[in-house]
Amino acid sequence: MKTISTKVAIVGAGPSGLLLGQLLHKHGIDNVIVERVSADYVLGRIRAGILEQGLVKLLEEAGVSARMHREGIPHDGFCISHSERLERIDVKSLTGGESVMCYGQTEVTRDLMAARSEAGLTTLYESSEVSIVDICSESPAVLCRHEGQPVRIECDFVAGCDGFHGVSRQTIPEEKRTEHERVYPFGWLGVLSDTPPVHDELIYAKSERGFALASQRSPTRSRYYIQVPLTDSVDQWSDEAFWAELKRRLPSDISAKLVTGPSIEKSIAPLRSFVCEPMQYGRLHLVGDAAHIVPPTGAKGLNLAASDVSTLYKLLLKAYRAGDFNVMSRYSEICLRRVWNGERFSWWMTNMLHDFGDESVGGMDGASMARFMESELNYYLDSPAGRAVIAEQYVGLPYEQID
Ligand code: FAS
Ligand code: PHB
Repeated sequence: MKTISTKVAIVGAGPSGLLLGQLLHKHGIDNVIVERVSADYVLGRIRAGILEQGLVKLLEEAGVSARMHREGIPHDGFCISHSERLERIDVKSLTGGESVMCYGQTEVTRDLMAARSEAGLTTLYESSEVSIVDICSESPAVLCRHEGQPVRIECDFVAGCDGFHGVSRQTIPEEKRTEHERVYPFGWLGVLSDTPPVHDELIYAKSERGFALASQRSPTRSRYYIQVPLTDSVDQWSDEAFWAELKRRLPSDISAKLVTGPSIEKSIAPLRSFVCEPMQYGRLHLVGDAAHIVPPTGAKGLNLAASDVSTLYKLLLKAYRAGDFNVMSRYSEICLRRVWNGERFSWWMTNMLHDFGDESVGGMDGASMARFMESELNYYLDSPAGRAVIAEQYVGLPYEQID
């Protein structure tokens, strides 16, 4: 058995684990990451594309923001379309100057991986049989097999950054966890293509045929999504069928400008709202998707993970500097206040913009629900106060101060 001693053992080398590891390292707190798959596999996942200012600032603090500022595209607004109506939400003027950064999660992850490797920090990729033990003691540990050898990582704290299907959340006894969940009756079929974006900002499109999103990664690379039934599989969708359906869901003057091309990635993501409470147990702290999931309609998944990371690393700094670990007990309550705001906004945007068919919601039949949601959207688009509500949540509510 190989034994490694560190201060914080991090399970998962996605954006949560890598960002936490980098911030802790910058402040002299030693950490080791255990990751189930290879670095290339992590980079192969195409996910989020919009960064809130809070995450931009964290990446600056972590010293990994140079390429983001060079290649990322600041967006001062985004559009919502409803059939032929196209409305721009001017987030910059509605929030007194806030904006978002368009820069793919894959690139954030790549930058964090490069920084970690440059700092010579330990990341055990392709680890198997990962488990977390003794989390209610003062000496928890992470066990795994790495390069065929059993490894024990002894630490003060464990950060569960291993996503929705990870081992961390399951390590908290079931009777100690309360889980809130809404699984949506549809998914998002996403396509990445080396084609110029159809619009200079994002378009969230509500149409009779269902939801669509026109997003981007760079002036030459686009990311598009369409709502599809959960029963659909990727191989049912040729590129031609995808482009034709996307065109039907965007306003016609936008569709007319759409440049199509071969998909370089195509996948279907299920949509769910999920929160595990509490987000900590003993010396284990759940971070990001390990604790909560949002439908991507509000661009909050990666950004809520970032605010968890910010809270955890600041509390750890405080705990080690004061030599008082009791401060860590505040982690879950601080995170959950912001998480629930992001959950509600994402759930609200999803309900308002998607077609739920004849699924009844809250005892109301689908057709009536659709009329209520149409009225909800028209009210918020027609009201300056309504647009301000959308704008302040889209750029991200402020992080709580950790004094
Ligand atoms: P991640 O899931 O990214 O990373 C967890 C890591 O832990 C993975 O590398 C995994 O391999 C590893 N792991 C799992 N089990 C382990 C174990 N037992 N031991 C060790 N390691 C283990 N958010 C948006 O804002 N916009 C989007 O468009 C969007 N699209 C998404 C599409 C999909 C298909 C999914 C699943 C999520 C999407 N998200 C989106 C949300 C996504 O971006 C997450 O919020 C973000 O990846 C959260 O990062 P992490 O918390 O690091 O979790
Ligand atoms: C993306 O570019 O992948 C993206 C952007 C905004 C969203 C969801 C996904 O709300």
